[in-house]
Amino acid sequence: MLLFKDTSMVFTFFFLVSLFFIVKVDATYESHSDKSPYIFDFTIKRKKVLYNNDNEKIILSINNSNDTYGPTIKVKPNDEVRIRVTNLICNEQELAKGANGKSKIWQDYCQASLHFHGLINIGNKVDGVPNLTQKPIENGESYWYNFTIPEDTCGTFWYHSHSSVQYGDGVRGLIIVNCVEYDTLKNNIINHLEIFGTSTLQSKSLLFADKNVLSSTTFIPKKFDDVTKEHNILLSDWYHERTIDILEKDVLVDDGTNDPRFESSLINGVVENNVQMKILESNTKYLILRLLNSGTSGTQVFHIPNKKLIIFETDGTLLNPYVTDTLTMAVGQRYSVLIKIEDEDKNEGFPIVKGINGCNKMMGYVTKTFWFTPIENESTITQNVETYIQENQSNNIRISKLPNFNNDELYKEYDNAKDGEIWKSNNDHSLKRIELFYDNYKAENTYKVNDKTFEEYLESPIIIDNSNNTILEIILNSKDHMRHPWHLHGFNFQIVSMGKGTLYKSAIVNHRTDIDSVKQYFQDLKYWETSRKSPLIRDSINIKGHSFVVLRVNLTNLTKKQLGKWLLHCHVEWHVSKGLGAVFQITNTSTATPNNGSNNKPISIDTMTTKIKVLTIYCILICLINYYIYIKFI
Ligand SMILES: [Cu+2]
Repeated sequence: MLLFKDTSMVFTFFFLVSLFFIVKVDATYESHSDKSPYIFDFTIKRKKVLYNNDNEKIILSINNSNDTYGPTIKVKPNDEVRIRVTNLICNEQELAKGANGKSKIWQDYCQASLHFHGLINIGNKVDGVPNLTQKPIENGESYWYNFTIPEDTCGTFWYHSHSSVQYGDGVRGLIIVNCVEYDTLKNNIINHLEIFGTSTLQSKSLLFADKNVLSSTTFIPKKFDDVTKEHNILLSDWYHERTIDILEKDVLVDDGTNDPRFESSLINGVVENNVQMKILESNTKYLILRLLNSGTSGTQVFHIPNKKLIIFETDGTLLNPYVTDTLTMAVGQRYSVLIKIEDEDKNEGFPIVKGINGCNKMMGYVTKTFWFTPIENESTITQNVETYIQENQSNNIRISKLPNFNNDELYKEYDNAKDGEIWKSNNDHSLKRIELFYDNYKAENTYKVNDKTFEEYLESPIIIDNSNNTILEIILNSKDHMRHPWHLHGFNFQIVSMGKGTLYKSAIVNHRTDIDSVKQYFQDLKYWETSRKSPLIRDSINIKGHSFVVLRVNLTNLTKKQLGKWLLHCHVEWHVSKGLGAVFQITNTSTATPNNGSNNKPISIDTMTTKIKVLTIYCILICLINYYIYIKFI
């Protein structure tokens, strides 16, 4: 059978086939259902954007985006992910500033990296910490982050640069790991509200007394899909100047002891007030919101007037749904929240819902109003919405006066959806305690943890030999007066205890319950033993000034991917620049040596271009051979 009418068609066919292979190398896929890897191609480049109508700012844009966020990555457990990051951050003048060791600030800023915040068990070499788990990605170079989403991963995560203070200017985005358990929990909440309504919801209480209900699927979940909308809300502080300029001018200078003040806040990348999220339809009954505090410094507050927020996931941990009015989020934290849209939210047949956002700025808050509005763009509806917003704007919002406002970590109120218990050891040998003390050394303009800066820990980490299959207990003491948001890489932790004052390891060992902090610690341990709850598992936490927190990390049955050097650091970019962080090196002398990332070397663009050229020549040769075979033998 003749498939091609003439030889030129044969050539064209094979040439197109070869082109397909060339194109696939660089293609970016956001979602698919087959087993092939998810490939993302991120080019980070400086870009001038306008905000507040005509103000200019240079941001770091991923793939030419007009705001400081890259695309949302949506994956499932067991998916393979490949992300290529290409660094085109600095122009020649900026590169010259950092060249030959002239300015370390600019040298660091012109390099690139990508960290996957909260994704654990994906491997140390893809943790994205320059000069610790990988070589920095230099200007003009590309680097592949290849990993598999672990089986038990579920919920909301994010990616961000770990180089200098870059992610404040861009290089950040959301990662959603979809999974059956999340959907089951969500649908069970909706089912509960369908039966009992919202009038019975009690603030500061758990929705279900019995956790078994979380796994029940006695109804048809899909019937609510049409009336449920899901939306992501990315919150951040906002500086009119670039973070690198602030770092150079105001932070890493002799008199730079105070934090720079941010001017405003961002809701989904927008600086202006009264942001509209056009997502509602006339029949929308439920709103699922994934919230992320992706800021560089400020704690975020989220509130919907006259509505209950039903919180059912945080930091990739599913929760027995917790009912509240106002949610507070430390930098780095994520939350999934469900709210119900009622008939009284409707205006001219379409729902409009108002939201309040506060971003903590020194003693006060930058406050914003935002709106969930109809997706319809008919001019009459748009006009109605505009009028409604003008008539219902909020003035003089006092964030601290919002109902059930609380900026403490709710470490006992939240409850893991899954049954569990406190991670503990059968004997003292396998419970390893580490005490850390951090403070601001104003005379030196540095922060230190146990008298060492973050830079010093890069050279000499805290070694944890895990040949005993340890439960690690980190006692983190703030000697500073400020609140700091801490994040642990590579592992999540249980929040075992928190309180005022200082907690010493020796005082625990000696059972000094006459000291308040020790008394609090043992009271909390007793609470976990006697209550039906287990400590909340998460990866980011706000720690108040002059207080302590006890975090347990489960180092039993480690895989090779968990060995290596991992950061524990404050997520305020200005503070980590001044030294507020430490490095743990998890080793296991009885198994493999840690991976220092040296086998994941950056690939230069030239190398990649050469590969594509070779592939092109190969494909053309194949075409020619086929063409020759065709005219000679067929
Ligand atoms: Cu801090």
